[in-house]
Amino acid sequence: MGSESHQNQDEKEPDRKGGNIDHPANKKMSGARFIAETFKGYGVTHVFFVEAILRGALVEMENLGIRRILTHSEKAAAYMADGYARVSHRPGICMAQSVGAANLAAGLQDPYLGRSPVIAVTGRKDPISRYRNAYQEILHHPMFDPVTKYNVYVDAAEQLPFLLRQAFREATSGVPGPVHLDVLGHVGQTTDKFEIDSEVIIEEPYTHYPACRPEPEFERLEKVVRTLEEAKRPVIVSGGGAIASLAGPDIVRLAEALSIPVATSLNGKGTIRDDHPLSVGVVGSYSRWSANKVVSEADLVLFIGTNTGDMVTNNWTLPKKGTLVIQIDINPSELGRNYPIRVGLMGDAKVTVCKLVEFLDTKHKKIEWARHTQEIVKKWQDGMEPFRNSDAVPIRPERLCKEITEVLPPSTILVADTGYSSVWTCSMVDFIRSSQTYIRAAGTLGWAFPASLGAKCAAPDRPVFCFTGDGGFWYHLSELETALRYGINTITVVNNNYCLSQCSAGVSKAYGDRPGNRGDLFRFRGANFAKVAQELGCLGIRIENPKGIAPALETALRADLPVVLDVVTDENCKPRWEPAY
Ligand SMILES: Cc1ncc(C[n+]2csc(CCOP(=O)(O)OP(=O)(O)O)c2C)c(N)n1
Repeated sequence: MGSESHQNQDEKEPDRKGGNIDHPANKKMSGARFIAETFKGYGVTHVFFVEAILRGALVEMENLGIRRILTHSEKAAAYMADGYARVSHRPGICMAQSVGAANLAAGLQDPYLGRSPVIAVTGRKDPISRYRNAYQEILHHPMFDPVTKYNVYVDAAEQLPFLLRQAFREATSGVPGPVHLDVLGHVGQTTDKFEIDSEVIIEEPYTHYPACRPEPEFERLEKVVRTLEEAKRPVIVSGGGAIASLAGPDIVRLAEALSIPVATSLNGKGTIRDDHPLSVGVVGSYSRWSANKVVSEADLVLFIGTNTGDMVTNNWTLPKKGTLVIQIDINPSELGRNYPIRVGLMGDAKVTVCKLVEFLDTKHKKIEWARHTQEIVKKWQDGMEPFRNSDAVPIRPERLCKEITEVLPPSTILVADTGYSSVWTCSMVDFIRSSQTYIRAAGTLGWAFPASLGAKCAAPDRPVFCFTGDGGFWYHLSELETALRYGINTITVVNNNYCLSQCSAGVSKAYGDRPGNRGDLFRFRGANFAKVAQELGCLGIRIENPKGIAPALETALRADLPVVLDVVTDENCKPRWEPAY
């Protein structure tokens, strides 16, 4: 098991340099300048917004080299900021004026559920306008409360310096998450004009996440080492917290030290390469049954940075009752939340796993168990082969995923929408090359395309693929124009089955034997997205035969434009993630 060749997650820490600005202490400056310098100092390279908000600050940002990405909706701006944050490991900034606040708040649901550090800024009318039926304004605070870690008003010039710093601190520390700053002036104009009598202070740890890497307690660590060594059939379940901590390569070292199979949550995909002999796939509700079976047979499950929610545990049926559980999490109140644990380690995933590797005795390898889990994975793969190699027309999504697997270059970022788009990609697209990254919707349909544009802004030199259904793509189709305007050249693969395929079974069940037009509830007229893309000036390729997939992917990789690959697929293909345990 060559550890180097099978490590997937990028080992590189994010660039820690904030763009500190030479600024004479105690020189007064405008709120606009102060915000722009703070963003620059914290390493922000892009902001995503809908006009009109903080125009003064946006003008200053141009001077400082921050790109201003004007989007077609506030939700798309939030999703772009989310994709940017997940890839850059820095907060993503999105902004909207007062009347756009509700739309922006709606866009924070996904980063909140996905634990992503998005900083949302909205304008709000000055106090003199309140309680008098002011145009276009409702209370913002209650809308942002359920989707943020930190939700505050900036009421005065004196508050701006410390609340801006606190925004970065809250977004990046502990479990990352969205924050909201509601600034004065419905388009932030009062804030732009603040006179700030304070220097710009950049706190380097909070320019990125993880901002802090706490270490676990030693006695508990020893207990975990003993429990892992004694277990006969242990499994690691690695989640988004492991990815946030860049712990992938260390988790692979831990797995190899004792031959422990590794399953991942959807957010944890990429912890280990899919061709690693210890990789059993994505576990839970959207999953491979191979991973579910392995976890169901385990006598010990080590959860690393996963929320143990209903998705990763298939409605809390995995691991089975009575299985020993150990948990590592940066948030101590997650330890034991859903499963009684033998021991919990509060700590950063990377640091904690490195400590475990240091203390483990490798003579306790679980060779037989690892071999058994490989047989389970092989059985799953064999069962998928006919679908992966199918020449059927309309195209089967499994075949599409196979072709994508073969073409995806090293360092690719794959951005998946929710529903079947998550299931197809997590189970059928294998990461078999180095440093491939997977980010996915935390559940909100339509997230992936704008998020992929944000991801590309964060990593312009890496190939970025978006995988979405047509239902998901319709949401933010207009952002194709944004992509073209700024040269954000991503490749969007539309699994186009002219319907909300995931919903068809549920609709049929609701109808039962009753007559009626079921299609009204889940079917679209159908569109040629390649033509739409071409009309907007992007590259669009329509693919109706499986033989056309590979050449189209190659053309897309060479293109110097945003690309849409419109793949006509069979709506009757349903992913099989049913648990086999
Ligand atoms: C905001 C939001 N609304 C509704 C849903 C429910 N939902 C999940 S998947 C899905 C269908 C997705 O259709 P499409 O993107 O075309 O993919 P397909 O199922 O056809 O592969 C829907 C409506 C959701 N997840 N999010």
